[in-house]
Amino acid sequence: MPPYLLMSFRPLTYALASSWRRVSRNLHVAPTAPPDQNALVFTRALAFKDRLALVDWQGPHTYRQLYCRSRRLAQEMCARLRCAGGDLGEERVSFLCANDASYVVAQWASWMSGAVAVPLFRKHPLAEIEYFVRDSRSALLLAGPEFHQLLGPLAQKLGIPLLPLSSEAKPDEKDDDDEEKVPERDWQDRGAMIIYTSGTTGRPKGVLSTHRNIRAVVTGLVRSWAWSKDDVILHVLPLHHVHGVVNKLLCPLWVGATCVMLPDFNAQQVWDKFLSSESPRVNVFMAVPTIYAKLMDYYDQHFTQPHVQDFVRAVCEEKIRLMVSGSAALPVPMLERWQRITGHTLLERYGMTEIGMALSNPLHGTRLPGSVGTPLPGVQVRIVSESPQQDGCQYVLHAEGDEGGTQVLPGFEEKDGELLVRSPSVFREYWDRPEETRRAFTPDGWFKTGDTAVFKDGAYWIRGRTSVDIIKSGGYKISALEVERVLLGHPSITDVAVIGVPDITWGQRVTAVVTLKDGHSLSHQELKAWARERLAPYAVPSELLLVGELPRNQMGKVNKQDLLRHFYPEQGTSP
Ligand code: MLC
Ligand code: AMP
Repeated sequence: MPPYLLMSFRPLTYALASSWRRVSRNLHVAPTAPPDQNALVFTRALAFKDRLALVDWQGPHTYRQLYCRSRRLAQEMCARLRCAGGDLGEERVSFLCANDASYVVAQWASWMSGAVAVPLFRKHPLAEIEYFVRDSRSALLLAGPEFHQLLGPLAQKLGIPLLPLSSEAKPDEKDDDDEEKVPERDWQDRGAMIIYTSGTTGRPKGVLSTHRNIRAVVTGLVRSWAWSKDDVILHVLPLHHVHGVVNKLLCPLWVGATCVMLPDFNAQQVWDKFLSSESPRVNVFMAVPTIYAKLMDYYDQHFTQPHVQDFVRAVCEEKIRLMVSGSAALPVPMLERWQRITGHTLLERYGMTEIGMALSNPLHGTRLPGSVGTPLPGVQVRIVSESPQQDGCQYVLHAEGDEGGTQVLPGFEEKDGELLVRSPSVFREYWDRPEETRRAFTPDGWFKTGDTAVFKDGAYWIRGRTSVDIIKSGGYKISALEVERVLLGHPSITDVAVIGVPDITWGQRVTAVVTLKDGHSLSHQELKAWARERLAPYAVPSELLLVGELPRNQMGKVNKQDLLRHFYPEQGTSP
């Protein structure tokens, strides 16, 4: 028992330590070769040489081509910033490009030059992009051809260089000239990537993960989901969040597999890829629940004939080995419907920008619908509640688990609590926010996820968020407070509360409850047009409710659960 645990739980632990029950065990542990601790995705790429790494809208790209293009760009970046010894020393590099090979080149070039990659999202309004570039204090901008014009004035305003990121290999580029290795460095604890995430305080925070953190997620998933170089994944997710970047891109590239990347999610194209026999043939798919909902809508509209439905199921069963859902709760009826359509029980797993992936249903063995499984390799979790005592106890422990199993304290069986995580995959810091970083951890070093969970029937179940101000819509995390801050800038709005209303397709939908200035009017269309200039498309309210007054308590706070119950009595309060 670690000393901090004894300190926090002394009264409990002596009595209970021996009576803890071992209630689950993960047995799918495959033997692995001794890992090269300093390997990174691009150093491993050299071994895969002419294997197909990526297929995008332009065609195929081999590992060697991606490596060489990245190497050249890294040299250009260093020359532009006049860095010593080809090492940018954790300078931040922000980049904006299409979902194609140029993304991999920007990411690898940032890493090869010792920089931290800050991926931007093309659907964000310019003001949001400017915030990310400024907040990360990026020293350099990279832009794909279609974004060069957009970022030019921003680069000028901020006084930082902007380098073009070509979306295709130039015809005169010779790949083998440049296969020169990147100098050896001690990569592990260097910052690798900043992903912006919304919280319950302030503006979006940059989650800084090191190479060690990313590697821990990748190797954990590679082992648990048996990634191999023969896999072909279909990629349809945005590339500014961990689901799209780590699970769907870095995992295949780590093992020498192939990633078939669409420019955007499109239901028809996804079904085409599932059902087509062209090579490379997709055999792995991962998405957020909303995407599965949209795929089923398409199925209902287009695959109405019984023989077509039989064909769809037969092809999916035979050709696809793994289908994963994550980033938001997967409703059980959705899982069951997908099972009937494709023969696949979606593998649900749980993760978060700050921690990578933490819990997963098994690849082999029973997947429990509605649960998120058990801890991935290297991940430790706890379920706790706030300590009622003021005597230095940090929290009350209900259950604790890792890959080997979970122990539940007697009396705490099936008791909800906050999920805590400790793992080599847990991020290093919120960029430039030491105080918020400190507050995100318990004094004994566990990351506080803000998710409510329970352990029962040998698995973990996510019950919801501890805060009503975090909304998950389409797999995107949205801060209700951030949306309120923006909407209060509207010339007609005097007061606003933003709530997440349960929605079968989106998980939750962003709903704005608003009061207007006397004599003003505002339609939903007008609000959307105004908000689209200022918010990401997924944060724009999909519903507007006009009220005479917002009920506030003595502290001036709106009780959002009450508001939700008032306007949507049939929905309950949780997504
Ligand atoms: C778009 N719309 C939304 C919305 N996004 N409405 C509510 N909620 C949302 N999130 C609206 C648009 O404004 C538009 O309205 C209409 O829906 C169609 O928009 P669209 O852009 O065409 O939608 P679509 O392209 O189909 O996008 C849906 C999607 C996308 C599911 C593909 O939301 C998506 O890529 N989500 C994935 C997010 C993700 O990667 N999350 C991972 C975070 S990492 P109108 O009125 O204009 O027509 C993480 C950790 C972990 O969570 O565990 O993985
Ligand atoms: P993000 O901060 O965007 O990475 O989102 C992480 C959050 O998504 C988690 O804190 C959970 O609230 C939610 N989440 C991720 N996976 C699941 C899942 N399988 N079930 C329920 N919630 C999930």
